[in-house]
Amino acid sequence: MAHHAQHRWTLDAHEVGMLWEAAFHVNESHVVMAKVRQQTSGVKTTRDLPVARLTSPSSSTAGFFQNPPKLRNQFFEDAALQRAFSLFLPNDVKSSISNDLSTFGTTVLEQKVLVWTADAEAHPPRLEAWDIWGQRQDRLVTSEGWRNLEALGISEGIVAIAYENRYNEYSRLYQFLKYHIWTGSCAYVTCPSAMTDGAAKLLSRHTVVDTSLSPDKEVFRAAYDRLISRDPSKAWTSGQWMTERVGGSDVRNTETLATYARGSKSKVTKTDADGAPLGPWLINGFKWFSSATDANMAILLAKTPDGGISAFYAPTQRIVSGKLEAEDSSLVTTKLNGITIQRLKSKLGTRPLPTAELSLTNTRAYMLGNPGQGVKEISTILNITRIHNAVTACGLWGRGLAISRAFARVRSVRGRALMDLQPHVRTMAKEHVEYRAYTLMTFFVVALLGVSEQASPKSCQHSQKTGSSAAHLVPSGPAVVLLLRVLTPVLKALTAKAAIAGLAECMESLGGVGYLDSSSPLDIGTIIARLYRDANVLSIWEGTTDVMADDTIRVLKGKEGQDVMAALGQWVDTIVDKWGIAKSFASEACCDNVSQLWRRWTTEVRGKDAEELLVRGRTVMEDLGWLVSAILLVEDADADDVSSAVALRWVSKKGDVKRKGQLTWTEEVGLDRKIVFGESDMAVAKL
Ligand code: MFK
Repeated sequence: MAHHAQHRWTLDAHEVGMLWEAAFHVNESHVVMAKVRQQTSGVKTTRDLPVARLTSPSSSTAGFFQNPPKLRNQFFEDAALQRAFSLFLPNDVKSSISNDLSTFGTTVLEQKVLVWTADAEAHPPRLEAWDIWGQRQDRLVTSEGWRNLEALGISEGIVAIAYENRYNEYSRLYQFLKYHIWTGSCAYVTCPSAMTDGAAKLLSRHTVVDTSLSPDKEVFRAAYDRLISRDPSKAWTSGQWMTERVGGSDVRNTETLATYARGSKSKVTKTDADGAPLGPWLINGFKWFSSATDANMAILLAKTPDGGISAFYAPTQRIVSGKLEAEDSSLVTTKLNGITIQRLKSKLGTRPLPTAELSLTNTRAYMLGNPGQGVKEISTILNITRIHNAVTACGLWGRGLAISRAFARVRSVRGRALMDLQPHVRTMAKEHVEYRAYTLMTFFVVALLGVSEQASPKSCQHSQKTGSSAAHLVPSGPAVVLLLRVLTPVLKALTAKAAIAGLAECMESLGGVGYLDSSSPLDIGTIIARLYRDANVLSIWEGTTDVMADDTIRVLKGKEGQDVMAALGQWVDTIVDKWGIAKSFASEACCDNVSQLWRRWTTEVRGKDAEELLVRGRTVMEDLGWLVSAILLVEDADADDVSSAVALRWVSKKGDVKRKGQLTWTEEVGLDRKIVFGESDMAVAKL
């Protein structure tokens, strides 16, 4: 579309002197000229001065229209994602999965998918609580877009990839690289995916890992098979019902009660929608926040009569008439398993996602694990969903930055492309440095998760055979579990906060349009307000930032604290000691800063008691996060100029780095450009 700039010149008194007479005409360039006769200090002169450029006036159909930004395939364009892909995966896995990731990068931006995203956003779920005859029905109506996106996520293996375990310890990396690409388009169907993944992991502990036979195990196994299925007609999703009116962070005062009722003359038919017998526990209570209300099952917490909190598995539907094995399965009628939906929550973001208040009345359930161990059981889910949370944070933020970059390529300001405006690019570069630091940390924790889940050490030798460039970064043995335990809450907290702040910057980088909202399929891919709204839940659900800080300190000062500190120390020392020998430019420059902060941090953690550290929890957590991401960035610094610049800038956040020869400000400006747009856009910009 043509760009008709509007120019207007004014004549000031100094320029014109005493205006004697002016006559106007339009020259051949459509500029209105004033023939000015003027008298200055008694001297009369005649000059032609431009006054205005005559254009046809703008209207709703004429005048300037901004070319919309065009998103590129994020698998290729997102430099941070590319670095994570390159750093943590060995070549054979890279070549095996890159096709799927690049195809999925195209799929998530296809019109068909964006129509679903827009539909899910425009048509939030609604509750039809009663039928017209006054009977309670609790019909949850979700949009077609939401259902199609859920089915797409399932068939693409967003949960299944981890359990298929085709790439052994790299399966989790594959899963979450794909998940990252999915995040910006998926209308938060990843919330049920997160809980489904967590539930699958918990159930696998009770079936795959613990293979002792019991009738319960068969039920768990059947549910597990559905949770990890890629077939949308078979697959289940899971909810996680923990939060009550009395508390989301502190679950000790749970008011939901469980009573054992095996053999009681319950009137309900005794199978769930899958034909499995219903559990022997009756759950009664009220759950205040249940996301994924359309899930097929849930893991929930309830108190047993002895006052202990236990974890339970409950299917959400049960059969009330008909038999599954009957020829015509449409004659089977199901209803909710003792669940009524009081109301759907009205939320700032994540609007396509049904989040509800649930009343449980004799909901039939099975206990998972031992009585009184509910928090411990459900923490298996929490540790998975917290990693999902981090990948969602990076995914939403990554989409926001992609929109910001795309806009800077097409927008002109004062006659220059925004991508040539140095102050603008400096701000963007700062954001890209942060994003890269947190993206590498996220995929490092994902790599730890992948290694921790391999039953046999044999499968973990994969990296030694095929040579991942980060093989030395991801340890094996007991250290993996310890690092994973302490870094999961740190990662969850820091990525959520950074993504929220980062998306606010992305929004600002588009000016007024960044603040706009739309659920049109044509706009939905480039609406940052939606991403920003949705990101705000990330620092709240699955544990607030302070709860994560509290958890971090409890780990550091708890019964495994010494082991965790030793594992961290060994990890840092093994890597940083090598920096002295290798003397790459970045490692030489950054070595002192990282070592100093590490020494200060360990002295503080070891020297202060838990009570004092809890008060300083956020700082302790932030410093640990900075340290881990600094180490990863420096390790990656040799990849190219940009990686080296990113590492130096990140490390400089905590004090100047010693480097030979400072760069000039114009060299820094050149690096800003490369950090944001990479090398390929530099050539385009010069044209
Ligand atoms: C996506 C869209 C969503 C839409 C809207 C949603 C809005 C938000 C709604 C919400 O309410 S989200 C809030 C969800 N709540 C949480 O995520 C819980 C946050 N709180 C915590 O994580 C607390 O740390 C916790 C509840 C776990 C603390 O509980 P306790 O009762 O103080 O347990 P304690 O004594 O710390 O731990 C009990 C056992 O579990 C210990 O093991 P031992 O018995 O062997 O000593 C702990 O080590 C273990 N444990 C606790 N956390 C663990 C863990 N083990 C492994 N990993 C963990 N993370």
